[in-house]
Amino acid sequence: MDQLLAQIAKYKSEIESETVTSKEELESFRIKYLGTKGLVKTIMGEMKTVAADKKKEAGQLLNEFKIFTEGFFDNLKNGFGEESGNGAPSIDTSLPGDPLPLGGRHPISIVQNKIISIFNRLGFSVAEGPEIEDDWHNFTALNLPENHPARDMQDTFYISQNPDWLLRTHTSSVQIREMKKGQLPLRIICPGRVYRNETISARAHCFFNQVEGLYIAENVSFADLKQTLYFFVKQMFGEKVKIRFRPSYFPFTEPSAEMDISCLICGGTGCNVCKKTGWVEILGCGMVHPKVLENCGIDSNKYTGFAFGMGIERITMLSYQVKDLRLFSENDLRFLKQFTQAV
Ligand code: 2NL
Repeated sequence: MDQLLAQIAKYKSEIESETVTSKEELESFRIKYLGTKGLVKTIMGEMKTVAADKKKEAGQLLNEFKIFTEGFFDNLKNGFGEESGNGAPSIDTSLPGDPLPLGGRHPISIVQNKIISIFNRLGFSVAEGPEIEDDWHNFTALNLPENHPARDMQDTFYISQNPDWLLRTHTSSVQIREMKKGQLPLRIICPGRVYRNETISARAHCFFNQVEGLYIAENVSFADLKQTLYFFVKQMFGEKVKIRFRPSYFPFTEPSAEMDISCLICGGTGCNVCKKTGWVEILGCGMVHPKVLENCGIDSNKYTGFAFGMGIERITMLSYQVKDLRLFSENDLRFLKQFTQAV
């Protein structure tokens, strides 16, 4: 039995080293291994020398060997190409291959990476945190009063297991975690997915992506905030884009502002995208509220800071003139293939 096994192994490696380059050689291979006096038939004859109780096992082995040899012959035949008849392989190895389908970056990732790289150049580093948050990091620390509508079940997804847990509604919660670490000055941006209980439409989704930024040091002023955002807009949308700030309100900043840029579509003359105003809102910002600093253990007499937040979907829609935000999460290749930047 062992002898038979060794023999089969030896023949297998012999067969594996066989090549054919002509019809004649192919036929010689067939005769040598698969013919009526060929090796497969001969070795089958060994069956009579095998003890009765080993016959079943030996039969299986020999049969496998036969299938292997026939398979090898078929491969030689296919690769060599019988029909060409002139000894040359029938496949044309000089033909260009089929291109492999290559993936590309998602438009949200392209824009997110661009935003990150602009702020990296200003000394901001990326910070990340959990998508499941507790009430304190997402709301309380940010000076959102107990009865604020954002805390309502209507607006926020709560985790049924624990009423204190929720899906973060902004990445400010990551900034709270960074401030609590107590290492100042702090200069970070926090990109990531956030969740809000919205009815899905062309302009709203229950999850979307945000980049928030935070700079805390001594003597940080509103002028620093404006200059930082000026630089960002010029890098992101080009030198010609104009900027304006409008006073606004957020519980976590004081003073607060919203920033508009001149409409990228019409250049400011008025179109549907800017609702004929010539301006589109791109972010909210302000000086970090002293209460927020104190909530994180930072001395608000010594330190000041600015913060801002923007929706990546919105920036992407403006950059590429995408009219329906649902396209970003439907994975329709007809849409995604239009963003050609390779991975
Ligand atoms: C918007 C407005 C904003 C912030 C986000 C922030 C974070 C901390 C402290 C203070 Cl930890 N502020 N973030 C500030 C102002 C506006 O986002 O409309 N985002 C889409």
